[in-house]
Amino acid sequence: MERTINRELPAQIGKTVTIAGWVDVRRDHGKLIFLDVRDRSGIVQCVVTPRASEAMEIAKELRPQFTVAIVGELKERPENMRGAGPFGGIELSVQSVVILSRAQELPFDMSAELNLDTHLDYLPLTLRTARSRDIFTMQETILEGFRSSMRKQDFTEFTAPAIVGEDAEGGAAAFRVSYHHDTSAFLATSPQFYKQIMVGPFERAFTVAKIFRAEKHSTTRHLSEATSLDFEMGFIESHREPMAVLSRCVSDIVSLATERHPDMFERFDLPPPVIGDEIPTLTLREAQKILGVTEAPDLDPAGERSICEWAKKERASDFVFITAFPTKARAFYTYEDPHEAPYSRGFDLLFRGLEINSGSQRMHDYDALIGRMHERGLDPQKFSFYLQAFKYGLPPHGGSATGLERMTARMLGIANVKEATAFPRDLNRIDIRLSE
Ligand code: AMO
Repeated sequence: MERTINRELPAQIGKTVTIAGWVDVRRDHGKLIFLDVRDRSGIVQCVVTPRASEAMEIAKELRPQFTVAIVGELKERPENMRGAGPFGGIELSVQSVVILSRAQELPFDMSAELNLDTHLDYLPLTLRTARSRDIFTMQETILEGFRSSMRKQDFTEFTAPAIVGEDAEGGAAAFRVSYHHDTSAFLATSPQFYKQIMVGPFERAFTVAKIFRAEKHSTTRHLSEATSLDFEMGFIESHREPMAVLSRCVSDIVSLATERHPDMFERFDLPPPVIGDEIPTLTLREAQKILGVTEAPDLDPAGERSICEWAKKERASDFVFITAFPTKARAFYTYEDPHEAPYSRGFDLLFRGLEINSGSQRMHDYDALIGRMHERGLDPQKFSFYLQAFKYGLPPHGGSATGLERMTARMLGIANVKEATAFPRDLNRIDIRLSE
């Protein structure tokens, strides 16, 4: 019999159907066995009675994570016996069970709260928990919201390379890989050069890119491999235009997440993010004045948290922009207006205590860019490919990049970005712990 997906069951009351999925829980109640069976659309309760004697024999063998196909009659549950979840009003009265695959005894109870290391050690299993499924469903919504907002704002998607000849953000942080002809290449730390080049053909371009960072960070916000939501746009007057595009994009993502996942915010016990018509914007010095800290080239993590608390309290916003960082503290391609020196046209977007995005207006003049490279001790010869974009005319432009894992983590109040990454790579781990 053709398989019915759990989501379609409520319309099948009284009919005999086949479902398939994972045994989430088995509960033995006297002569009855209850099975919660999960498929891609949700969990439904099945009940095995002694009347189905063959099914009962098989049901006694079942443990969590066995995969099964079950034939049964769909019944409505009495009002006072309704279960939780969207399919709590129905139940499958089991006629037969086929085991599709067996699962060994689990190393822990899947419904228990796991510490992060245990979660990471057993990802092929722990990604199946309700919490993980929520996190990565939310991540998918963020990706979808990013792409649809970009398209709505007239941007064209392109794919950026992961293998690059030169590092865009400054050599120290890049992983080196051996390449053909006995040369070395790098894993891209950012699609920065490529998105700027794509302003040439498309004026407005965006990409969802893998970025690789070799810094030996061991924090709750750093990964060795992350996903970067990048865009770049031409014909701007200042960094304010990319900030406006980003604001609209973030607002679209928040709206989609709020509309689609109200139940998820409840399960994670925090409200959907608050984003007004305009995200509050402070210069770095204004932020430092509010915090009563001395001028430094950036906010530290504690400063990021405090200024977000300020924005929430004083401006009722979960987001805040910081602008006017010293040019020296920003990447070499960041534009500095002579009247605004020594401050740059860069910006950071903070969300619930964490920087999730960085962007700027870029240098677009060929000679000025070469001058800046010399100032920073960079050899323009090594960047000749990128420089062609400027040699052959690029308008004033700018853009930004959002870390997908950081945005996911802040959206659901997850403490460590590693939990907001299906397969995190960090100092000590590529799937398995490196020390082992
Ligand atoms: P930046 O280096 O600030 O800027 O990175 C942009 C955003 O990417 C995310 N991110 C990371 N997330 C997890 N682990 C990491 N190691 C990591 N590194 C970065 C953060 C960060 O805000 N080319 C510029 C962007 C631009 O100007 O358009 C850039 O890469 O969320």
